Amino acid sequence: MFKKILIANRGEIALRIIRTCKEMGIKTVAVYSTADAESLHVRFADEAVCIGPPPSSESYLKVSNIMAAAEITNADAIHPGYGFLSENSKFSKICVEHGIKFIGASPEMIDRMGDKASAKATMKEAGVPCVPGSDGIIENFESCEKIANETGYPVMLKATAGGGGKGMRAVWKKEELKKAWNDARQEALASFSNDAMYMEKLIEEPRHIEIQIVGDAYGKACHLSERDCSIQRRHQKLTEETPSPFMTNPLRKKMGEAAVKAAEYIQYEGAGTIEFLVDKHRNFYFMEMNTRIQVEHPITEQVIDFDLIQEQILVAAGVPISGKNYTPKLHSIECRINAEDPYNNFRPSPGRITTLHSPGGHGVRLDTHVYADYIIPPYYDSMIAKLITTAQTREEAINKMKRALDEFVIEGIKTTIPFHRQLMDHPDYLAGNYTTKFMEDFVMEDE
Ligand code: MV4
Repeated sequence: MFKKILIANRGEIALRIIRTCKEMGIKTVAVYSTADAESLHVRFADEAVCIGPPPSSESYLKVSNIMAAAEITNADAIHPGYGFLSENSKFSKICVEHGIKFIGASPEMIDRMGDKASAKATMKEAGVPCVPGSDGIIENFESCEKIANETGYPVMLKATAGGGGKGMRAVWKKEELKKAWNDARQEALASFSNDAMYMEKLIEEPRHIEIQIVGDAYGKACHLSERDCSIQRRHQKLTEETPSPFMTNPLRKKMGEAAVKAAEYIQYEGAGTIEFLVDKHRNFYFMEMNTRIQVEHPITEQVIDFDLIQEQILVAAGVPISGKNYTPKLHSIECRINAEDPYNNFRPSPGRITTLHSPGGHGVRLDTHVYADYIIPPYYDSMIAKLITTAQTREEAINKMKRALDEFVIEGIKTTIPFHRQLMDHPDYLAGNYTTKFMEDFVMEDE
């Protein structure tokens, strides 16, 4: 087993990883930018190394500084958390070259799944359902037109390097194709320096349902059921739940089997997520694979009583998985609390937290790094806490969430707490009747 793990991240996920390391008797090294010198991950780790000034590009993304921190502290593994370097194949490769175990995917796996067209081609080979469309990258506009006619409108143009919805265009008629093709390619070039595009049939009003998987070093994989992440705004998830209110037992079996087939086909090692689009007829299609631990992993942990970070560490150390698939026995919901003003277009609201009272009690989990007097720096992601409630039924989990949100007091900055309160009273949310379009129609009511 590893003796010392360096956590190449900050905020709640750095704390989350330190907690599991402590329980496993593994020493921890925190890295931090000068903006995070007062952060809890720095205080709770056994050692801490400053890796640069506030901008991520000069600290949490600075590979040379992180490797130097790992070398001077003698860390034998690096956990990248989510975001930052978690899906950076160059970083994964440099870890391999330095004999430091990267607790994440291999460089080859990151590259294969990071390119969306290559990920889709791989999944098609594995026998996982994919959205009909182009066979890989589209050569030129002429062939784009031809494929659109064969696929049938509406279609979706997607950048193979895509992420966060960039370089993606829905096209409803032939006359709109040229502009969409040019716009999407230009956006992709500007965002990713790669304008390669592929095409799919547009799935209207889909749900985003993802399956958590774990694979070991011996080619075996299992699934840990689904998370419904359909409630998103500008490709940022706001709340997630498991089980999905749209799930049925036969669909879970089919999606779970597809996800395990996908993971075993690519000999996936570690924790990963297979994202699917699910249409109104409950047809499901592979969308993307994430080769990291995700923000919303705690809801899965809650419903199956399983520590996913511990599992990542065990698998990275060569321990075989049990091989058992899981069905949720409870219901869990996560609300992402961001330092943003939901009454003003979710505008970022960094600054000092003057008053903090955290919710607690039965079935309430709060994953956060903030405390009273903590100053939220403007340089990083605006998520400051994840409030997670777990109960026997969806109704009870929602009821508990309402109660926990009411207890939660954060003063000094604006937060998304009022948004979540209103969501928990929304008739369509309460009915479990929502798709990825939900936030397009949502308007905040006055306080
Ligand atoms: C789609 C789609 C409809 N049809 N593909 C959004 C981000 C990128 N990862 C893929 N996305 C979509 N792909 C087809 N063929 C609709 C979306 C989509 C979406 C998906 C999941 C969650 C939120 C979304 C919001 C807008 C569009």
